[in-house]
Order: sequence, then structure tokens, then C-alpha cells
Amino acid sequence: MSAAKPTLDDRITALRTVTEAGSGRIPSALLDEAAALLQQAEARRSRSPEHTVVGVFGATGSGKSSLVNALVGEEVAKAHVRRPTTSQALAVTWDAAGAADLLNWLQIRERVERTQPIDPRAGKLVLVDLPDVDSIEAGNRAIAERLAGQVDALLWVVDPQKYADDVLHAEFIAPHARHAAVTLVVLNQIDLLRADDRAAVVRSLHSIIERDGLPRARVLPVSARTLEGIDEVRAAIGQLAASRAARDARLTADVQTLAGRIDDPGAASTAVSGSSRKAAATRLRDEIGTAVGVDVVANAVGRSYRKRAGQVTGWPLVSWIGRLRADPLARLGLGPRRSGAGRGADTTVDLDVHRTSMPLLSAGAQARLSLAVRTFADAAAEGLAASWRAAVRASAEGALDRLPADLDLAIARTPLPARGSWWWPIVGIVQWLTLVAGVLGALWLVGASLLPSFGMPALLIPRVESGPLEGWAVPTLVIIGAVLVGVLLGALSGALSALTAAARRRTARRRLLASVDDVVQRGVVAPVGAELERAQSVSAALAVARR
Ligand SMILES: Nc1nc2c(ncn2[C@@H]2O[C@H](COP(=O)(O)OP(=O)(O)OP(=O)(O)O)[C@@H](O)[C@H]2O)c(=O)[nH]1
Ligand SMILES: [Mg+2]
Repeated sequence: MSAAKPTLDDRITALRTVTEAGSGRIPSALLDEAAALLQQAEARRSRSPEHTVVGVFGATGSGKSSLVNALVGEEVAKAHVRRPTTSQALAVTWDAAGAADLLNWLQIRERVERTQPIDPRAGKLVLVDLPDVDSIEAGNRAIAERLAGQVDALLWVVDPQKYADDVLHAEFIAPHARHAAVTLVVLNQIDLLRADDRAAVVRSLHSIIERDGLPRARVLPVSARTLEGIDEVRAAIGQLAASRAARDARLTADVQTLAGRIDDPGAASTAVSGSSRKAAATRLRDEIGTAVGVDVVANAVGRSYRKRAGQVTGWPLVSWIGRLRADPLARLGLGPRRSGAGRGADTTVDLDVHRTSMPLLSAGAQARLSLAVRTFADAAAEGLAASWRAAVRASAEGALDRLPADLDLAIARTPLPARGSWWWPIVGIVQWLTLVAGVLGALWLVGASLLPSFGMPALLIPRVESGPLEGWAVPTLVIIGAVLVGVLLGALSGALSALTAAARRRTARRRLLASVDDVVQRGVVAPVGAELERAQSVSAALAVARR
């Protein structure tokens, strides 16, 4: 591990991130515990961080009060053969004023102050004698349990008769195993053991403690009565008090343990990170674009262009037929609308097509939309823990309600290329001139043949005198030429309008997809991305809190 170990501050910040970003995704019972722990951590750290509170825990009669007296060197706590003796926590301090606030928070009312520290490093020690953890008195037990959750370090006192007691180990010592770094185990009353039994008992206790999950906890054999081994306990307490790290160790272990119980959201699969996430978003856009009919509209834009071009530039004798057909855009419910006041009513001039009333999404389109959104969300959430996958899906599904209306509006606001082309009127005029020429040629011919029968002089019909058309009547040629030019011009402009229409269709498709993309980004991709980021930040914070 290359990075330095996180400090307690780092861990607390990380746990706070976890609770904030994880709300609604992490079981609320755990979140409540985390909130309580954060509050406790803050409370403890804001109060006399230089003090170290060492709690003396153990079964009744193990000699807790006697040990406190032995350590202090005076009778400050009441020790007695009567069981149980101690029913209130008693704090011994060497700096009463400085520790007052801390003791209030710990709800320890009984306090005594001494001046001579038990160890040179223990000037800011708060030594707490406690009622028995396994007391028949519920009140005693409650006090011991509460303080076991609050003190900075735990000192377990066991005696030769009951050191192996199952209940004590299973219910009290083992559950606090995470605080191994700030735990001392004292085997008291060794004066009651034969000298040659002591080592065996210490070894046995050691192995039990190891099974409790405290493999490295020190076991100190002492006698509160003969004071044998007391100096070693004083030194061990002095060492704990001197080390700031040891003081933070308790909260560190609490944060680590709680963080360990919170499920890691897991890293979203690499398949949806970075560029492939972008690709997935593009696929989603295309799918939704198809579902809402982007291609249909784009095709209609192209066909509308061709139809209008045909009406203006086609051979006038047949192009009027086109007017009988409805405009493809109008048929889709997309009405051409003139923009700019005072323009002519000619629908080929300056058109902007706006979608004014989108036909409701068909059931099929709606299903396709939902499927696309869910597929996207599920792919994005792949690799996440179940509750987080559900959250990602929910954020995407939340968008489904608004999506059809938003898409409708976005498509309605997309300017579609619907203007006519500049060359339409020119070709149109030429077509009409050609038609007029053809009609004149026909009248000429008809006149030439009919006038004599009305007794009028015959019209002169000039003929071509040389070349490949030698002998052809000029009016005939005019008629043929007019028809040829009209049909050819119609065909040419038809080809040109087909090309332009294709370009228009592509432009319309591009713009519509851009509009769809906008909605999809805002409505689906962004919320899903935010949810993924949230999962990622919880995952990262958990890693810090646990390490
Ligand atoms: N022989 C011997 N007796 C001890 C020793 N330590 C304590 N005792 C005796 O054990 C009995 C109980 O001691 P306490 O100090 O009151 O025990 P405690 O753990 O505080 O008990 P509670 O307050 O009831 O939880 C007393 O009679 C002490 O004199 C020791 O090291 N050796
Ligand atoms: Mg006692």
C-alpha cells in the first residue's frame, strides 16, 4: 500500500461522506449507527483531546476498585468483600478542571483529584473505576456498557478463579476486540496462585484472549493486595496516555468496524466507464430517436422538399398533379409555418416547420423508450451492489415520466430545413416560357391549316432549309423543342431536388437527434451519471474509512 494510512480525521470525513452520499441506498439502521458514531467522535474530540480516559472493566469481585487504589497509591475507591460493591462510575483525575467537560459528557459524577501521576506520562489521565459488566444489577451493567462504548482505552481485570468464564469473554471482551490497540488485560490476585502455577495461568489466559480476537493484547499479572506487578500496569497505562495514536485508536477502530459492516456499492463495470459510457449514451439517443420517429420526420422533410420542388419546377402540364397530394410533413401533423410577418403566403418561401402537436407516443414506441432507458441504466449499473443498481434504475425510471413530453417539446423546437431553393422560381419561369412557346407553335400550326377554310390568307409556315432537320416546319420544331425542354428540365430539376432533399433529410435528422440528445443527457444520462458518481464516492470513502 503506497498511500499513507488515513488519519482519524480522514476516516471521520470519509464516514460522513458515506452517510451523506449513501442515504437511501444504505440500510437506515446502519446510517443511524454511523450518525451516532460521528456524533460521538465529534463530541469526544471536541472535549479535552489531550486527556486519555482509561476504563477499568471486569466481573464483580475481580478487584477493579482494589486495582484502582493500588495504581493511585491511595484508597480512592471503595473495595469490599460484599458483592457487588461499586455501583457508580468513579473518575480519578490529575487535572480536574481540564477534564470537567469530558467527565460531564461521560456522565461521571463521582470524581476525585490527585496530584501525583501514576506515571510521568500520565498527567492527563482519567482513570475510571466501573461497576461490574456482568452485574446482577441492571443499572450497573448499563453504566459499564455505556462507558465501554465511550472510553479511550479499556483495561480488563480478571481473577484466577473466573478468568476463563465464557460469558465474560463471549459477551464482553470479544465484542470489543477491535479495540485491541487500546486494550490491556490484567490478571489480578496472583498472590492467590502458587508461584509455579502463575506462568501456566497467564499462558492459558493469553490463549483465551487470542481466541477473543485480541492476539496482541498484553496480559499483565498483578496483585492489588501485594502490589506485585503494579508498576508494569502503571507503565503500560502511561504508554497509552502518552500516545496520541493510541487515543485515536478507539474511534479509528469504531469507524473501521462500522464501515466494514456497510456494503461496498462496488465499482461500476469498466464496460460503462469513460468512452464506452459515451458510446452507450449515443446508442440510447439513437434508440430513443428511432422510438420517437426522428427518421420518419427526417424522411418527411426530404419528401416534402421533393414534392414542393416538383410542383414548382416540374413540367407544368403534369406538375399540378402533385398539388393533389398532401404534404408529407402536414400528414405527420407537422405544419409548415411561415416565419416572419408580412411574407407572402407561398409555402415554398421561407418556411420553418414546427411541430405543433405531436401524436402521442404509440404503445410500441413507449415500450421501446422504456426498454432503451432501462437497458442503458442496467448496463451503467453493472457491477454495483443490488441496492445501488436499484437506485440507478430508479433514477433512470424517474426520467421516463417526463421523457415523452420533453422529447415532444424538444422536437417541436427543432428548426427543420423546410425552405425552398433559390433556383425553383427560375426553373419555374423557364418551364412556363417553354410551355407558352409550345402553345404558340401549336396555334401557329392550327392557324396555318384552319385560316384558309375561313377564307383568310394562309399563315406562312417557314421550313428549315438545310442541315439534318431540313424540311421540318419551324412551328413543329418549336412544339417538339418545348416538350423536350420541359420534360428534360423537369427531369434535371427532379434529380437536383432529390440530391438536395437527401441533404435536407440528413440535416433534419442531425438536428432532431441533437435535440433528442439534449433531452436524453439531461433526463437520463446525467441522473444516472450522478448516481454512479455517488456510488463511486461512497465506495472510495468506505475504502478510506475501513483501511
Ligand atoms: N487476595 C487478593 N484479594 C484481592 C485482590 N484484589 C482485590 N481483592 C479482594 O477482592 C474483593 C473484591 O475487590 P473489589 O476491588 O471490591 O472488586 P471489584 O471488582 O471492584 O468488585 P465490584 O465493585 O463489585 O465490581 C475484596 O475483598 C478485595 O479485598 C488481590 O490482588 N488479591
Ligand atoms: Mg468495585
